[in-house]
Amino acid sequence: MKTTTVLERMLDGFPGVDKLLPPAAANATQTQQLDELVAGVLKYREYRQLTRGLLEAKRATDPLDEPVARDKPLVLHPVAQAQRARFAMTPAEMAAFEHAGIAGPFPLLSADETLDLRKYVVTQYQNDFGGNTAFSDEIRTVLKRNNAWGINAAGLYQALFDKRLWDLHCRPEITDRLACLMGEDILCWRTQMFESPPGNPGTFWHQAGRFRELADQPKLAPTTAVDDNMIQLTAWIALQDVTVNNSCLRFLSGSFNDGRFERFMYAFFDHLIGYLYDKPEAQIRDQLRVMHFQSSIFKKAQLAFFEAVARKPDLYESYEHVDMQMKAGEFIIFSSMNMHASRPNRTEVPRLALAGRYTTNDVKVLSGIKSEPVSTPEGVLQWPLDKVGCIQARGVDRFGWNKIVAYPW
Ligand SMILES: O=C(O)CCC(=O)C(=O)O
Repeated sequence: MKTTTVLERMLDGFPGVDKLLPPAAANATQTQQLDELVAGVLKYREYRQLTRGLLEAKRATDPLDEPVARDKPLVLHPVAQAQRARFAMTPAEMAAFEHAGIAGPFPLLSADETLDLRKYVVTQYQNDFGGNTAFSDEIRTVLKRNNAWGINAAGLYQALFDKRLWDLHCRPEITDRLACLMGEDILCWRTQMFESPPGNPGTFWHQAGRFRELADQPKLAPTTAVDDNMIQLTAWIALQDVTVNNSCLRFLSGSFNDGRFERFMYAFFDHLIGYLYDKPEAQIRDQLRVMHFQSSIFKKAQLAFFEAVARKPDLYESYEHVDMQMKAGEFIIFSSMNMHASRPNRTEVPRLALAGRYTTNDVKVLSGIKSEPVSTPEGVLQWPLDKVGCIQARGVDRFGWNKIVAYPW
């Protein structure tokens, strides 16, 4: 009997690298840019040959060759248990989290409440959230002009403007448990809506410690010693039953201890030429097309992923692939450093989820960052972050680093 590798299971449902390519450069300027980029890479190859690599600005180590495991135990905060927080995690749940970096599913909303919330969110989106969204008018106009004003874009940070969502993301069912994992003082620094429409291939595998995303610098900067795998946790709430057929989340359980892919991905983005120069010319051209004319971070991440597993085919073979099937109204908490993705949606109904992203007050959020790159069909645009701030979801702010938005209602 043929056994499947973890890598085969991870790639099940996702298209190959050829499907990542945007249409061949559409206009003369893009074709010329691409020709110049390819020529530059080939010149670099020639230069390396001439200097026999001696004058190469080499990376000291390849992140894929770095050690995997953290060398100290995870620092959790069962203090909330001592304080008898109503929804404190049990010792067994804490131990399971320590192993997997995932907790739950836990109940949050009844089936009726979930249905009602789902209708509310969809109606709010259809009404353009009353014009009150985090994105600037410019970005909103570009996204609308390109039919890209989906709920995922429009709903970003929406809890800042909507009492029902703010209250939801601060519910003690979520924050009591977060306190057991992170400590008493907790910020919800971002909220998101994740729709996976019918036919969607799902979100590609990724991991995020400090949330650099498309930018040059990370959004989260800890000021105390904390492992990257615990800087931020996500609470993901299912707004209908989620199964392997409608984009349930999937994880490599325990991979939150192994940040090599994220490090590799940014090394790949930042030192692209070093990863491209020795490939056949057609491949150089294809990969440059993804990196330069495909603005989605997930497409770029997928390219980096193929590169990583080509270099280290057994990168993930020691982890367990888990499909996180959930009931409507349940939530899970997970470290975003866990490799995670979602399954394709093979049903006729969009899958909708709400995600709250949490960190602790000692972490500087968006420190010194005034604007953020956003990928749009017209390319990557800069978005001024003036409407964005953190919600004090639990506890108090003893640090004063961050812009904390007062409850507006
Ligand atoms: O809901 C999804 O498809 C992806 C969610 C995700 O990647 C996240 O919450 O970090």
